[in-house]
Amino acid sequence: MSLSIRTQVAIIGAGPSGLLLGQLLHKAGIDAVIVERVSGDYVLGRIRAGVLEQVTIDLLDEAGVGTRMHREGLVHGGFDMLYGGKRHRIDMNGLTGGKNVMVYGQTEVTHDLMDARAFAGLPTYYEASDVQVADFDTTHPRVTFTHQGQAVTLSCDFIAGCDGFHGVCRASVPRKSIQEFEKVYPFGWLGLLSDTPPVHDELIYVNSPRGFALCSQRSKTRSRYYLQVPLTDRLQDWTDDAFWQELRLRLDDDARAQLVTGPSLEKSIAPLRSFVTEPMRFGRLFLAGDAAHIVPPTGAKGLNLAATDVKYLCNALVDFYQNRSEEGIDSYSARCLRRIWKAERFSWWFTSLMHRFPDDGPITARFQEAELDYLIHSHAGSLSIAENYVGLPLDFAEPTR
Ligand code: RFL
Ligand code: PHB
Repeated sequence: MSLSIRTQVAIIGAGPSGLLLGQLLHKAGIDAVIVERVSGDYVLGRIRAGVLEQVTIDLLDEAGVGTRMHREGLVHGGFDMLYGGKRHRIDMNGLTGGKNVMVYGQTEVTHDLMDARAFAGLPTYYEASDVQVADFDTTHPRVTFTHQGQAVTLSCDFIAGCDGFHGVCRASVPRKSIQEFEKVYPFGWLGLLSDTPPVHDELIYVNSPRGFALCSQRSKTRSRYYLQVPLTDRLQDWTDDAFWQELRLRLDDDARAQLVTGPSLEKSIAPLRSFVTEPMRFGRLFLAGDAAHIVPPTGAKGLNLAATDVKYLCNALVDFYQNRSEEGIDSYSARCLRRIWKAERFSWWFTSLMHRFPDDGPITARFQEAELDYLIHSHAGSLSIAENYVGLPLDFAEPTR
């Protein structure tokens, strides 16, 4: 027996994009069904982003899931850059007229969104297999999948492809309709999570002769550290001791003295990539978040971009259902891409500034050091990095009408 379901919006993927869209649509009175390939626990087990921009904080509040974030998240008004053996602070708050970021893990954001969805009794099909999207070039798109051995057909008005970089939605678009831009970096990030107090009360981005490092955190008692590693490195070759030893070598004396080490709770290697899909709308299929674009994590933009795509998409759908206007839908792709390319540019630039590239000679290290010196000692330079890091406003460079 197959099951037929009807909804207004079929959302593919229960990562932060899909869950946030589901919650924003629910608040607007639009019904949606989420279809996810893996289990909820598996989604929560993925350790990823940690820094939320003000725009994302506001969206989580709008979605009604901000209470725990405001209670447990850490507000940061600056971060340190370490190069040439010395640390320099970027005073984001002072430079941007009072803007901050919030340190609150993607796992926690996802948790809060899942709880809100369950509390509202909204339908999510976890562990759905063979998910397929069809007929999105008509006004009656369909999603089919198998759930607990049963074939399910979801009829809908729109499909939101929130299914990440390896999802089925982007892959279902005819090749002639889509253009992809990609840059793969010649190194990865080895991440380690530990229940140890952070080395510093703000983040430290490190440019060292041994490669990039990042000292981040999840709370006053939980740290997240990253090391630039060659793509040929294998996770099993990195013991916890080897990680801590290499991190120490990339830090300054003060941080080295403060560093508290401990057993890893999680360790993983992530490749670094810049990737953008144009356009992001194909008839009644919309791509959002990592399904449409990837940034290297240096600028902490991935999750934040996903949140703003979803905001634009929600606005467009509300406009469609409440005002019968297709203007928002028609401009979705251009509006998202204008913002995405700026974050892509910043993430690529910050990655280039902070990492050692295998083919670069010693002159590049000197260029980097000169640029870092310029950024730190020039108001314009520091302001540029600060305003990009805290996140450009939602309507930045929107054409005026
Ligand atoms: P996600 O989080 O990948 O969620 C997509 C969801 O879709 C599901 N899915 C499917 N569901 C149904 N049918 C299918 N055929 C499906 N195929 C896939 C997946 O199981 C998944 O649950 O995308 P979303 O929601 O757009 O969220 C984007 C963010 O997760 C992402 O931008 C950030 O995590 C990126 N990112 C980081 N961003 C930061 O800002 N700071 C970081 O430190 C940071 N670290 C990372 C990261 C991304 C990583 N990935 C993707 C490899 C570290 C890693 C390892
Ligand atoms: C993290 O805490 O995981 C994190 C923070 C800042 C970044 C990247 C990752 O730029």
